Amino acid sequence: MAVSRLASSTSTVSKLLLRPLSAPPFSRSFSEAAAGDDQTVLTIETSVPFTGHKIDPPSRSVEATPKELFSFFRDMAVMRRMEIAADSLYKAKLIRGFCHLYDGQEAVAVGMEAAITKRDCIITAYRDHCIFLGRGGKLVEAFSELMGRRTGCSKGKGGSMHFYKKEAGFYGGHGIVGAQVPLGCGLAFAQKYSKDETVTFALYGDGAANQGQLFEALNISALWDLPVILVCENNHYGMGTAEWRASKSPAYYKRGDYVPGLKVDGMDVLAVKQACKFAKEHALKNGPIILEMDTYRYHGHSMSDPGSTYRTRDEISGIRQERDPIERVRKLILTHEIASASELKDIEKEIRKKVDEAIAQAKESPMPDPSEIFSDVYVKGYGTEVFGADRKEVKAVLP
Ligand SMILES: Cc1ncc(C[n+]2csc(CCOP(=O)(O)OP(=O)(O)O)c2C)c(N)n1
Ligand SMILES: [Mg+2]
Repeated sequence: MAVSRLASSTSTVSKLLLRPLSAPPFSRSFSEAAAGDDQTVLTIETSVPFTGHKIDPPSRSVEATPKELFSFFRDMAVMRRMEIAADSLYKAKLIRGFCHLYDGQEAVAVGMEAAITKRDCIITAYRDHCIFLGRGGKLVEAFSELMGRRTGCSKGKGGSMHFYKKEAGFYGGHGIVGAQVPLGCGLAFAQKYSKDETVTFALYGDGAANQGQLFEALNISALWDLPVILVCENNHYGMGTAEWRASKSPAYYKRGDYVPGLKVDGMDVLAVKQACKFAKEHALKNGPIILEMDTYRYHGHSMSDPGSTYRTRDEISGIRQERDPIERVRKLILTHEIASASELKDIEKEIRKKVDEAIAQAKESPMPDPSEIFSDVYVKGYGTEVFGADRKEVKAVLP
């Protein structure tokens, strides 16, 4: 398999340019750094240039404050820890059913949020835990949902694949490969109709990129200039299958043909931020654009997949060493002397504790009441109700 192709996008080490002030002195305490000095602006080059399809790509120079870099580190570390903990809970049979983990791909969720607001919408597939956190979801709501508890973000009735946070513009959490993309285009239609000046990011995988409905949705979105950004999270594998076995053309950013696209290093949170900012501006003015995020998942496709039968262990450890999104930001923080290595370790320890506390709290929550089984299936008052087999309203047939 194309190990070299995966590794090739990491060859250039970030080139750092500092402006206008010198880096803050190393002696600053972590809390001072975290409180942040928003005056210092760092200009940092992305790992590799963007590649455009039918569009001039944005600049490689990305602006970020020390505070922002710090929050990127913390947010990605929380996501990573949550997914590692979910792995253990699954193995302990406290999480049942499907469970798809996001570790490795954290820079996509975090970089995207850095470029947009909660009035913009996001919709994704089943690998949704970290997208939920990025939208402001709480760890306890995530673990509760994973363990099917009432305090979960979908009241414990959705599970791993169906996280939602509608009040923060997060529309799930979908299990049918590719089906979230037409829904995302529908959200963008509503945004344009209401003249909201907001956009929708519709996320899908490299496997889903071969789905017919994507092309249908893209056609109508381009015809109507809908403010939708199609984000292909190319982690290079589908379900037990490498992209080269499933896709004749793996250049997903070009798949829109008449729709412009951009290839982005999805392991570089600053590149993701730059690309999403650029894409939002483009979509508001001109309609759809595709962003291909070159990323990687460390876990198997889902918990039933060991993830090592169709790729080598060396490939996985090579990506961890060369392209890990958290390590990239750790290096930036250390180079710019925003915090020390031991301060960052302390943050990680604190995150572990917070995750453990959230799990303990989630375990305390009861399961949903059986009477809730048919509620929240359809929106009330829109002409569709749920009936039991005897055509009586379900409430009447439940104990
Ligand atoms: C319509 C449909 N076909 C098949 C499946 C089974 N399935 C679930 S995930 C998956 C692979 C998708 O891979 P990709 O889009 O690359 O996303 P990733 O899991 O890598 O994030 C398949 C075939 C499904 N859920 N829906
Ligand atoms: Mg994939």
